Amino acid sequence: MSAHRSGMVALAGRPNVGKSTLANALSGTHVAAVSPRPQTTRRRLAVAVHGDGWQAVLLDIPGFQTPRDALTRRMQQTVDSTLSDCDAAIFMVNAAEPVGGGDRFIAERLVAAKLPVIVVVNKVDEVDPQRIAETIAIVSQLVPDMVALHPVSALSGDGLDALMTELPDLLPEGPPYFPPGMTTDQTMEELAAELIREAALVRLREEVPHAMAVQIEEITPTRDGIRIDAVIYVENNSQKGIVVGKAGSMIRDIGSAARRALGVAWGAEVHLSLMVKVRRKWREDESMLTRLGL
Ligand SMILES: Nc1nc2c(ncn2[C@@H]2O[C@H](COP(=O)(O)OP(=O)(O)O)[C@@H](O)[C@H]2O)c(=O)[nH]1
Ligand SMILES: [Mg+2]
Repeated sequence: MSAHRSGMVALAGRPNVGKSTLANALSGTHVAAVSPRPQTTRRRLAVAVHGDGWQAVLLDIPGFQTPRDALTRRMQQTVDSTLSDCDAAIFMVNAAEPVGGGDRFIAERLVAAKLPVIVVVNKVDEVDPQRIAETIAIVSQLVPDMVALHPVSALSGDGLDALMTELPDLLPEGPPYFPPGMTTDQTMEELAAELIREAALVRLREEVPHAMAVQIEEITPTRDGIRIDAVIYVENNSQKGIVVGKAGSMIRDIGSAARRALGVAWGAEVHLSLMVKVRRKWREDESMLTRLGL
């Protein structure tokens, strides 16, 4: 029998290419927030993929972007330190969008880091074969030494089996890092915040997503399940009005979607109390960012 293989695999790609969707799909769990909004993933998140005789720990890292404020500066530092910790990388591009400067920038960083790279061309369900072939041709030039390239749909699951068989080849010999059944390094607080943000992001538009942060105040076991008290912070009153919604309808929708997702993740009845509060300029407030774990 061959030795157990394991390692850290950076999941790199522009915002919105489907990194979190892929991490959830490969791990078979819902632990990373997915939404059509950029900056959905704000902190480094480890998601374990358990294979037969191997384990890959995917680091679903925030999108690469030019630092604009204290929040994006911190996200950028997270990216840099992640790459140097990894054994390999998955470079994800979106077949439904032209390969652009952002993709090139990431490809350069990966090549410079000298990591073995698997290229994943995602969202093939949205485009015709001609377009997929064009994307493959362009990416092949960006990462000439790639180990493999897989066209997939992280959403429908197309192509993921082939990708799974390829993953262990990237990994050095090593022990499993996560025990069986455990797929994320997030604490209960972090997972709760992640899934509440996801429920809000998929329902909100425009400037609100960027201005929003979730803080978990308390998680308490109850007789029949788990109780969560959480606050959604926004930056001004008009954003607060949007998040609360007409007669509280929006915050109720967000709450019940998050409650369902957490109930599945924990296999328990979840009671969720959500408040919306205004905190001006929290994105520039270093102590607030630290409190939020960002
Ligand atoms: N059509 C299609 N949409 C996808 C696919 N993978 C992800 N998405 C969608 O793309 C958006 C961004 O996905 P997400 O995983 O959050 O991207 P991330 O920012 O790279 O982590 C979400 O709306 C997903 O549902 C795919 O294979 N096909
Ligand atoms: Mg993400």
